[in-house]
Amino acid sequence: MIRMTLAALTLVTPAVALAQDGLAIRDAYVRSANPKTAAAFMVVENRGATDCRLTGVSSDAAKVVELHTHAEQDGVMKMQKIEGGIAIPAGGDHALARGGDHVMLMGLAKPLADGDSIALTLDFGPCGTQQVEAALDNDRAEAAPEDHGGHKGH
Ligand SMILES: [Cu+2]
Repeated sequence: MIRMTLAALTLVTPAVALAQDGLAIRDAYVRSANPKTAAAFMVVENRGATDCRLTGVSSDAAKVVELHTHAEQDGVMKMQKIEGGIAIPAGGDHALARGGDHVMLMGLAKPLADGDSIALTLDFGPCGTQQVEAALDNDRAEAAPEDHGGHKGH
């Protein structure tokens, strides 16, 4: 009986370590159309059991770093600052993608050239911070179209 109890305790330990490491950033890259501004894109994944919120981003690469989104105004898509952050629900993910949410970098410390990468610190409030390196990739193709068929009807 004693041996079985010890085995059960050993099995419990790895699950605790996983729960502490719930957020993951993937597919991060930067586009820069001019020497002064750039935009960063990525997918934020929340594998944890707690809802998290991306509240802000900081970087030494630019004077001002803001979370932006695109919204339609009078039939025209315009960028605007996101107030209140971006929710990343437990078990879900959120894509910062062209034409949608993005990290806006204004007042670049220096113009970005091919191969340059910048360090970003993503602030998730109580969920902690995540560091990510995003390389300039102006030639990157649009992400594959969603496979839900939402734009085509049925
Ligand atoms: Cu923007």
